[in-house]
Amino acid sequence: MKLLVFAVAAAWGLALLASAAIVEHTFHIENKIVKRMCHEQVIVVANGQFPGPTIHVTEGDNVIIHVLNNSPYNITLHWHGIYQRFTSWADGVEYITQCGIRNGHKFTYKFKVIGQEGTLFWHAHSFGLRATLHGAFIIHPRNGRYPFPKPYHQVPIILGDWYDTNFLDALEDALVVGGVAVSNAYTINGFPGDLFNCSQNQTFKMKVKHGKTYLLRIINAALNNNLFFKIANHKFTVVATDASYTKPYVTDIIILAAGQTLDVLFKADQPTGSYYMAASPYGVGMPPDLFDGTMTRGIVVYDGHNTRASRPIMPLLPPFFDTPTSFKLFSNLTSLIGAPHWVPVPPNVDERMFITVGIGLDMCPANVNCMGPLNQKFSANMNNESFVLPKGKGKSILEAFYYNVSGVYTTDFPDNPPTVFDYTYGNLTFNVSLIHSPKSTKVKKLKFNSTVEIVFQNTGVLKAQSHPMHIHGHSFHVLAQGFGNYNAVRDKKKFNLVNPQVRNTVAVPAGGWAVIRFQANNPGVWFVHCHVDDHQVWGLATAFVVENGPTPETSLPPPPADLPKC
Ligand SMILES: *[C@@H]1O[C@H](CO)[C@@H](O)[C@H](O)[C@H]1NC(C)=O
Ligand SMILES: *[C@@H]1O[C@H](CO)[C@@H](O)[C@H](O)[C@H]1NC(C)=O
Ligand SMILES: *[C@@H]1O[C@H](CO)[C@@H](O)[C@H](O)[C@H]1NC(C)=O
Ligand SMILES: *[C@@H]1O[C@H](CO)[C@@H](O)[C@H](O)[C@H]1NC(C)=O
Ligand SMILES: *[C@@H]1O[C@H](CO)[C@@H](O)[C@H](O)[C@H]1NC(C)=O
Ligand SMILES: *[C@@H]1O[C@H](CO)[C@@H](O)[C@H](O)[C@H]1NC(C)=O
Ligand SMILES: *[C@@H]1O[C@H](CO)[C@@H](O)[C@H](O)[C@H]1NC(C)=O
Ligand SMILES: *[C@@H]1O[C@H](CO)[C@@H](O)[C@H](O)[C@H]1NC(C)=O
Ligand SMILES: *[C@@H]1O[C@H](CO)[C@@H](O)[C@H](O)[C@H]1NC(C)=O
Ligand SMILES: [Cu+2]
Repeated sequence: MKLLVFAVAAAWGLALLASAAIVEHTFHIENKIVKRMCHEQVIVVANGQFPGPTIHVTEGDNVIIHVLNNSPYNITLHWHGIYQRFTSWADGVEYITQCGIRNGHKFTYKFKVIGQEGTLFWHAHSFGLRATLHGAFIIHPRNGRYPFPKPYHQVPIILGDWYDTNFLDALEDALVVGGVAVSNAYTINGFPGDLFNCSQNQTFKMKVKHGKTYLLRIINAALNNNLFFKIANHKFTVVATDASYTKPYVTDIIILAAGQTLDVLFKADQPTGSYYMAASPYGVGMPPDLFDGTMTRGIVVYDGHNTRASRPIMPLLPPFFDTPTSFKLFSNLTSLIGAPHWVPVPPNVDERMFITVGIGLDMCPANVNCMGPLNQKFSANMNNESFVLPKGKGKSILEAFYYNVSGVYTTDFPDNPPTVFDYTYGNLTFNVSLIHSPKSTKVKKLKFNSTVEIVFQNTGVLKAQSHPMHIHGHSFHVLAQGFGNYNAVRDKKKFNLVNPQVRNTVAVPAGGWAVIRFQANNPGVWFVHCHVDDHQVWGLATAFVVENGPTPETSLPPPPADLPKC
């Protein structure tokens, strides 16, 4: 099986001949000492690599990943953006679809990749482990054809972050005081780049041939920030968002919210030389000391360029809170009508939800100095419910759903916020009647195949921030985005029902809203959450429980025999 995997990874030409193949990998998860910026850290890695191995599949393939956990932590792996049709058991979210794989144990994830192509990624979905446990997941077209000219080469660009401390310990400490563990650098393919001490030799370099076009498969795997990305003097053509083709969109700068991917064409059409690629954060942090404001960079070097001759040319990136630039880039993209796997917007809505998303506070335990404003802990909520994972209940939500076990979750997640207020007003003038939300494990039940429309309304109860909302097991159409409080009469006119962009993660604008629509065609339990890790951990989450359809073919099969127990 290994041989087939390598053959597929090495030569796409051969893969065309095969129909649905099996792509099989074994991931050994273990602690490893890795050095960056003069600091040695013990981090958790897959197969000794940071970032982890890239998975290449062809649309239609069956995927089998054996995960052997030799790290000291309980681990789950999630295949971010993969539909997981009828394989909710393989979605890999701790306490939502399975219990963690314990030290010394293993679990095999099995699923089929169908109806989507482009760039996704895999990452741990247990505690903060995705900081170092992540890698690219690339789905190649089955017929070998793209809806754009075939690129000369394809290059994954994984944006991540690096901590000079033991991040998992720091996160544990931060949670006690209700705060954050701030990274020391962002990374490009695992390297902070030459703005940092001792990092000259730890800078990602991409060699290009003049006149050739490259497909950059860009992934924002950073834990807590949206990132701008630019290459000096060059333009990009965006061709896909979250593994869904877009109408080609030309721009000299792109942005990816945490959890998003972009496929962009990049033509080496400038004078032979060297050019920096750089990424810097946008719009998630609260006061400046609570986020990483650094810049990471790599270098594009043209063939034949003498790197001693000149310094690389540096691009100019927007400031941290450049909301107009980010909004333009997030909202300008449209889907490519008629492209492979394109689906029209479902016209009739069965379920409407209006969900406020935002940050609030929680009381600080006695004798603790908490990190949030008013000496309180940060908290986060959806419709004023701050989600708590069902730890210590012995079962994941999916198992409880499947076996009709009560006491793990309740199905009363509200369709609307309990209080109507001026959602986007705030800006650090706290209204104490609005900042506290109860902790709960409330989920929303959805009928099989129902069409769901959701307005995500950001709140400014503490401060306006961008929240990248991610739904597991489904992609959705982004019908409209805007600022202020959503107004159904005024804002319906802005809906794009013709060619809206399709995403699995939408960056709800800071001080604004986004409307999405999708068909709940996949029975199982699907986590719904902000992809900013801090916000998710503070409670910005819920889950959709999609009921079985009328037939065995439209029902969730039983769990795999090796599903980890807790
Ligand atoms: C780099 O090292 C110098 C000297 O040790 C120190 O003063 C400086 O703050 C360091 N810079 C960064 C970005 O860590
Ligand atoms: C980088 O690599 C060069 C050549 O291998 C070496 O001479 C230099 O000391 C290295 N610099 C650092 C900071 O590791
Ligand atoms: C793109 O952004 C510009 C500037 O914000 C706006 O005028 C234009 O209507 C947008 N186009 C689309 C297709 O959203
Ligand atoms: C769970 O309850 C439903 C409806 O009451 C029933 O159809 C199903 O067979 C039950 N499942 C199990 C595993 O007991
Ligand atoms: C706080 O919010 C509540 C609910 O919207 C509102 O009734 C009250 O007037 C607000 N208080 C202040 C001081 O703004
Ligand atoms: C929030 O307050 C800061 C500091 O007073 C100010 O600079 C900023 O413009 C305010 N933002 C909004 C949206 O009112
Ligand atoms: C959230 O719920 C709490 C407890 O029920 C309530 O006191 C508070 O006013 C609610 N906040 C909002 C914004 O609805
Ligand atoms: C789900 O709904 C779509 C139309 O919205 C329909 O074409 C499809 O057949 C339905 N699927 C099932 C399994 O009922
Ligand atoms: C791992 O999970 C088991 C079972 O849920 C639990 O007893 C144990 O405390 C967890 N270990 C760690 C390190 O969290
Ligand atoms: Cu968030």
